[in-house]
Amino acid sequence: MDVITIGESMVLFTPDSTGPMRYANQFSMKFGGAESNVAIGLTRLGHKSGWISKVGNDEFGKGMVSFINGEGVDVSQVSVDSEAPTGIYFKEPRRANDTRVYYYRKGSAASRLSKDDLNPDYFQHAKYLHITGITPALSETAREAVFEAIKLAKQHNVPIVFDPNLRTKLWSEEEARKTLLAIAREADIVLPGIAEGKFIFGESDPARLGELFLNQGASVVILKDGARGAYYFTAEQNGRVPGFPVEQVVDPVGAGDGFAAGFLSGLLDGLDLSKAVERANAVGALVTMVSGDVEGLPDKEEIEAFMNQTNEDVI
Ligand code: KDG
Repeated sequence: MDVITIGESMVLFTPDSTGPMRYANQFSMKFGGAESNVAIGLTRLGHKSGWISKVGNDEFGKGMVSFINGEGVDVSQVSVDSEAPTGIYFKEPRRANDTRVYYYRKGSAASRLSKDDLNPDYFQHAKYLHITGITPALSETAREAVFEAIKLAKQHNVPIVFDPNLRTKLWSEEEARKTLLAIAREADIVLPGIAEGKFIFGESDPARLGELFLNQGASVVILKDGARGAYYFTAEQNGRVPGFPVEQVVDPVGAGDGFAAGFLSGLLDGLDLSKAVERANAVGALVTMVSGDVEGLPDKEEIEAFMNQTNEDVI
């Protein structure tokens, strides 16, 4: 596997109409989850990815695994828990620039992930382990599973890529800050947004944040600045790569996952850091132009066409 990841995915319902969801009577059903979004982003770009998770023994779980597998992601490490349901989430496009998310995932099958669900052999040949700050927010056992995954990756010299993906609906700020920092200290590559950096360190100056994350031990820090692009920092170099213009943001959810997939895909293809960040920006931008977490993820041909037509200068 090029990249393995661990986390919860859910059935996603979105009203077909814009506005408060209480008035909606038609919903579309899709699937989403930060980690499987990244795994799908990678397979679309020609890489091999695997997703470790748990689903309920229900129709939603069956449909979701089949969908994610249909996208080419290895689901051999997804187990079925007959004691708990597959999680659900709703995405409410309230109006332009105001998309809200509601979770129905407490006690879900994936929240019962534990370190016993990890197969040490699976870590042996991976090129990267991708983790997010969502999985440790799900439950105590899921948090332990994340730290066990980190341990297994380290045992096999698999670099750890960490996207904090702060979700304040899932845990207290204090717990989140402490855990996200603890994971950032274990990671080789961190992919925070500026707001997440501010949440963790109380600082929003990009250069200072880059330094603070590097000081925790990561060798590469990519600091996301939304549509404006992203900054990159290592001990030897740093820079900023502007984002790609987006005609119209249809659905911003999943853009960060697209960014992570684009960035990892760049590294796997041997691009240098600024070019990998440029690809990441492009994938993130494309995701926002389509409704759904994964539907806008490009394949190789689409990403090349999109990047070539814009030709933004890399600073
Ligand atoms: O990054 C997109 C995710 O937020 C979405 O897929 C749902 O996994 C999800 C979460 O926990 O918010």
